[in-house]
Amino acid sequence: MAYTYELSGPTPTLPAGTLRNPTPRTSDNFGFAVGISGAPYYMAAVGAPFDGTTAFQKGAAYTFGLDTGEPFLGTMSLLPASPVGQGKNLTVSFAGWQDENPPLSYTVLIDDVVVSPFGSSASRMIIGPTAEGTHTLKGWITDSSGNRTELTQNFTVIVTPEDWRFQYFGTTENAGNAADLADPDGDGNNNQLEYVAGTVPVDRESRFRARVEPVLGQPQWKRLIFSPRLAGRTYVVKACEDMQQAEFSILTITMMSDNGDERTVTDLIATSPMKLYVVEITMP
Ligand SMILES: [Ca+2]
Ligand SMILES: [Ca+2]
Ligand SMILES: [Ca+2]
Repeated sequence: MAYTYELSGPTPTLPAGTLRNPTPRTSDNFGFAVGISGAPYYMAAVGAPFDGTTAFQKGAAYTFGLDTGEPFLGTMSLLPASPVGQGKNLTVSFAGWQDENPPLSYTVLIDDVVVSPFGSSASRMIIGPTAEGTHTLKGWITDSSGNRTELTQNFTVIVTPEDWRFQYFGTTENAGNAADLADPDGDGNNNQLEYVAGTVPVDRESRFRARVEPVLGQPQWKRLIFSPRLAGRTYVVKACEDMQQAEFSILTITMMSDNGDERTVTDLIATSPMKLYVVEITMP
């Protein structure tokens, strides 16, 4: 027999694979010469000058497919695409995977937990996570020698307006207390704002708050303080100095700091006698 080695170092000691003469004979000198081709289809040719089994008193060369390669070229897709609602049915599909050593098997993991086990089906129905925010989808594509390719993509679970209404009002309809423009807890934030801000629409203590403060010793500065600032949402502060035009532009000359879920944006050019600030909140 002949042994193959991974030449990651100058003196490898453990063979990566074994090439056996399928018809061994004493002193056939199998392995006298070995040739190996490169990626992606690893092949080896092994000579046996005194083989004598393929023809009387003739040598032979044997070819081997060496499966050291991982599956390649394919894709993994998620349907529906990110962002997805909470606990929704999702389909993960694998397509276009190639390997010199099929058949291939697939495994699906979410947040490093197997949610669809090792098997031959390239299309998997899974139930998505319920926790809002970013999650990791991993696919393992495995050839029949155990070589594995791992693909990773992030996806986001969002609370849809319908899920949100159902959670707090028992209905998915944009009507009554659940209507976007209603303010059933009387906190001055309508439901649409509470949904986007991530506050509770049936608790008047839970609402989006913003205030402007002077900065001691810095008469040209103003501090805008708002909360809650939640992970996954983006907050852009805009300002308007001309009340007639009411055109808001993004505040660029600022300092920013976070303390818990409270964000402070300091306007370093708050010199006009009147300045109106807005915070634009964007959900994932
Ligand atoms: Ca392979
Ligand atoms: Ca409210
Ligand atoms: Ca509220």
